[in-house]
Formats: sequence, structure tokens, C-alpha cells
Amino acid sequence: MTAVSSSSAMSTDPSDDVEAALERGVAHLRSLQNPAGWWKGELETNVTIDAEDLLLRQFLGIRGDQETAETARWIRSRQRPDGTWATYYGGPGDLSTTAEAWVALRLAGDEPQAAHMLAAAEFVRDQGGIERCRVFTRIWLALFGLWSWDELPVMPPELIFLPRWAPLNIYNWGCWARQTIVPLTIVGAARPIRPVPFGIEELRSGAEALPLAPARTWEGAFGRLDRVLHRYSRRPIRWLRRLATTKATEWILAHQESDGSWGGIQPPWVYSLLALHLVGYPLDHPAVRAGLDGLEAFIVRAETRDGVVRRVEACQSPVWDTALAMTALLDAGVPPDDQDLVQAADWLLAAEIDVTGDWAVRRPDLDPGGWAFEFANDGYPDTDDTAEVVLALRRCEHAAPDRVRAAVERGTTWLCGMQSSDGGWGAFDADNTHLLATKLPFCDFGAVIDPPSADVTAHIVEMLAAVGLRDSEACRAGVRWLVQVQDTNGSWFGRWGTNHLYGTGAVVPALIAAGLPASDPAIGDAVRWLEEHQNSDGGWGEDVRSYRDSSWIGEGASTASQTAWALLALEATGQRSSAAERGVQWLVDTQRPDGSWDEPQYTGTGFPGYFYINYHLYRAVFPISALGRYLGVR
Ligand code: R04
Repeated sequence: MTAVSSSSAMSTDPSDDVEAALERGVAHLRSLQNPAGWWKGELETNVTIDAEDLLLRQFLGIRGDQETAETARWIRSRQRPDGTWATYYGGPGDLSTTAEAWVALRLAGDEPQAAHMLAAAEFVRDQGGIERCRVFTRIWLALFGLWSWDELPVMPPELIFLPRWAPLNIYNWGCWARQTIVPLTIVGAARPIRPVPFGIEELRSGAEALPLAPARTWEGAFGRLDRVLHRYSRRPIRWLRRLATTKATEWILAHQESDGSWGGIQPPWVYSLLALHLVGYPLDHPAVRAGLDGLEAFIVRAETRDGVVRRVEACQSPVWDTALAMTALLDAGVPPDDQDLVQAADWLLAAEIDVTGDWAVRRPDLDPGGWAFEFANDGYPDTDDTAEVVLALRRCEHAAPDRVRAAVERGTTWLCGMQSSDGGWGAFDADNTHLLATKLPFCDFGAVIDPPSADVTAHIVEMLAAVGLRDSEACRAGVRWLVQVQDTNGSWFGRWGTNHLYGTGAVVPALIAAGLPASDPAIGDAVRWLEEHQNSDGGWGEDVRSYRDSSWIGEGASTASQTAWALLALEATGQRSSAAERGVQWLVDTQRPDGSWDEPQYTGTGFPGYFYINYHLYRAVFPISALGRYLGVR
């Protein structure tokens, strides 16, 4: 099989190497397709997910010896030489992650005097101890009597009564925070304690609680409100509390997905299980049973020299990965009626969501017609997946073109309806821009709202242009929004991928597709920024540290996916450049014999500054698109 049109050049032409690399990459990507038609790479995050899985099982009384031993083996295998755990490859030790890992290993029977435990505990104390850990970490400890419920911010169940126009009502939170907060209000009101046979003195620094922020600031005001809520929580109005708990429980039950999950992501999932348990649902209640059984599908087991390791995926990405893989194959010249592509298209067509979800609260008159990221997440289709799915579907030659056209049209209409009033797009909701929630003492875990981002907006603009809506008001407003949020350095911030390389790699192709000429200053500035940040080896890389330390923006070891993103931007301009040639050469030179690339670095973002993702399929798709488009434009 020849994936690409054969070149008329001589065998010494360097493009022969590119074509060979592309063919290897295509074969490798094809080999990863599931017989059902989808692709799904592992979604790797950090060991808090694994630690919390053991803590959940401990709390529910269902923690088994084997899963404990396998999880502990995995957690130990991720410990860094300095005794800490990071939230991303090569990152610094993280206080809350290290504390949670230590506690999970204590559950698994590791002795506090063991060298690896001593080193971890010392780091935790040095960083301020449990006293300075994030709220979620301290909630987990409070569940076992290792931290006081009195020393946690209160989030009362009565929150569920706030009407949709009121500040802090649950629909003003990003959907992931909303789904996490609702069950946690039940947990926080129940204040349960299930003692464990060990303490955490080793993790305490003795640090005092931080003083309240000045009363005139939102943080200060909420700090004072928290004291009031603590007083209220000691003597809540009984009937109101009961009604709130019932309403929150009903909300949770109504939001469980067909695979037993909540939102397809770990935090809402485990907290919803805790909440249902605490309102009295037994382990064999169908909702609890489905939730626990569903988690099994998110467990990855692997054989290592030290024995079997067990880890938990925080989320799964089949729709996203399938759309990206299809685009990569099409970019590589695989014919649009190829059987693998058609099968993937069929799978995507069946995955379209035809019911309303939480997004309809802000857009009540809009018909459904989008895609979610996961296998089962009907309540939360997202705009980013919908754009990428439409971009992929519309390029396939399906035997039933009317079905494809109808799905593309529904997706397009849904996306136009989901545009925020400023012209950009958030991922899951329209106009989810209320900053108030970000000021709550409870919200120290990263993004809690879902405002428009450049990467998501770019994907949608690119898609609108592709379906012929380049001159629509929606597309024009999106373009204006993108130009407006361009960084002064010429790049764009990456909300869901790391970081400015992701943003810029998404926006430049979108603006060109929308009709901006390559000579436009916005494009010129972006190209200059990319060229200035090319590594001397020819690749591009941007360290996750760039989210907290601006000196890392555009800087870092070259990676396959980030090099590909830079190339996609350069290639979109239609102009040949030595920068692009050297980037392509880096991809060719670093390809593994099996057609993939190594990529231990995390290039996906959950919450900027807090939560990062290594999407294992990124290394296998983005380079294919970049190489394919490179050969295509020659
Ligand atoms: C790459 C583009 C993705 N597009 C859809 C996003 C899908 C995945 O979104 C999330 C993944 C998440 N994980 N964990 C969390 C999370 C949230 C997402 C998470 C949720 C709540 C808390 C902590 C972590 F939105 Br609290 C893996 C835009």
C-alpha cells in the first residue's frame, strides 16, 4: 500500500525519507485502531488519581489486597529520586501529590521509616506540610480522621438552590467543577470519619492557617463568609438541609452516564460514589454498582520487572483520538473511502449525542448535535470534539453521504449556537465566564470556569471555514476574537494543550482557513515567534513549567507532538521555509523503527498550572498530519 502519491524525484531526494517515515507512521497508526473502528491512546496523568482510588475503596470497605499491592507498586515506580512525586514528566515535586502518595503507600503497608517514605515526608514538611496542601487532599484526609473537617472551607448543599441568575449557582461553574462540587457538598455536610490505623504526624509542619485576605478583596470576603458558613453548618435549618441533600442526590443520579461514570472523569466519579454512599445507598444499589463496575474499564494493568502494576485513567479519549487519527490518515494521503476510515466514521456517527445536556441551561433553544470526548458522556458534549469530528467526517467518502452531511449540519448548528457572546468558544458551555467562583477558598485546584480559549475557538473557526461558512458572522466574530487575544509576542496561549505551541499550532491554520492572507501581521508575528523558538536540533518543545514561569514559554526539549504543531502552523501559510524543513527532518530522524515517536513529556493540559495530561496517541497522530501536509504542499 502506498499512502502518499509517489514523488517523481530521484532516490537521493530527502523527501524519500519523509515519505518512508510517513508510511511507517501510517502503518503504525492503522495498527492501533480498535476493531470497532475507534482509536484510544492511554490518558496518563498523576498518582493522585491512583492514591484516591485506594482511598475510595478503603472508605467504602472494598479495598482488596491485590489491587492495593499493584497500585502501590505503580505509585512507588513513579517516585522521583528525591523522594517526591510530580504532576508531569520532569516536573518538580508537588506537595499535594506527594502527600497523597505517601498516605496511599501507608494504606498499602509501607512503613514510615522506610527510606522512600522518609524522603517523601521530609519534602512534604519542607513545603509547609499537610497544612498547605490543596483542599481536595485535606478532604481525603478528613474522611479518615487525619484532618479536621473544621479546617476545610464549607460548601453547603444549599448551594443547589441558587437560581440560575444568582452568582455562584452551579451552572456558573465549569461543568467539571460543577459535577465535583455537587457531590462534595453532601460529603462535606456529612463530615464522616472512618479511622485508619495510622497517623500523619510525619506530614505536619505545624504551620498556622494562613491569615484571611483583606476584607475588601473577594478572597477576604469569602474567607469571612466561610466562617459564617461554618457556624451555620453546625446548626443548619433541618428541613432545608434535608431538602438540599435530596435535591443534590437527585441531580447526581440524573447525571450518571451509561458506563456508570459521572462526566467520564475521575473526580466527579469518586465524589459522586462517596455522596451516594453517605446518603445511605448500599454497595449493591444499581447506581453505586454501575459506578464501581464502570471504574474497572478505566484500570490499566501492566507487567513489570517488579510485578504487575495497576493504574487508573483519569478520563478516556476515544472520540478525540479517533477524530485526530482520521485527520492524520487523510493528511497522509490515505484515500477518503479507505475501509479503516469509513469504519471510524461509522463509529463516530453512532457516537453523536442527540439529547440535551447541561449546556442547554445557557442555550435552551438549541437542538443537540455534538460529540463528547469519551465513550459515554451524553450530558457533556464539547465544542472542541465536535469541531474535530466534523473536520474529520466531512473529508471521508462514506457510502451514505446523506448521513454524514446531516450529522455535520447538526454539529455545525450546535457549534454556532454554543458561541459565547464575546465571539470565542468555551469547551463545554457558552458564556461560562463568571470569575466569582475562582475566588472561593474551596477552589484551589485550577480552572473552575470554562471561558473561551484560543485553541478551542481556532478548531471551530477552522471547521466553520471548512464547511463553507467562512463568511458567516459566527466565523468572523471568532476570527476577531482570536486576533484580539494574540499574545504581544505573536503566539497564542494553549488552554487544553501545552502551551503556546499548541495555541499557535491551532490558531494559525484556522486563521488561514478563514481567509487571512499569510501576509497578515497576525500570521507574520506568529511565524516569527515559531522560528525564534525552534530548537537547534530542528524540533520544537515547550515545558509544562511555562504555565507558571513565563521564561519557559516556547522553551523546552523537542517533542514529536509540539514539533508537529509548529509545523502545522508553518505549513498552513503555504510558504516553504528552512525552519519547516528542519522540523520535518527532526521528525524523520527521531522516529522509532515501529513508526511511532517517544514522548514521555506531557503535552496535554487539564488545568493550566495544576493538572496535566500525557495523551499517548498525540505522538502517533500529530507527526503524521505534519509530515503529510508537508508533502502535500510541496
Ligand atoms: C484536548 C481537548 C479536549 N477538549 C475536551 C476535554 C476533555 C477532557 O477534559 C477534562 C479532563 C479532565 N481530567 N481530569 C479532570 C478533567 C477535566 C476536564 C478533572 C476534573 C475535575 C477536577 C480535576 C480534574 F474537563 Br476537580 C482528566 C476540550
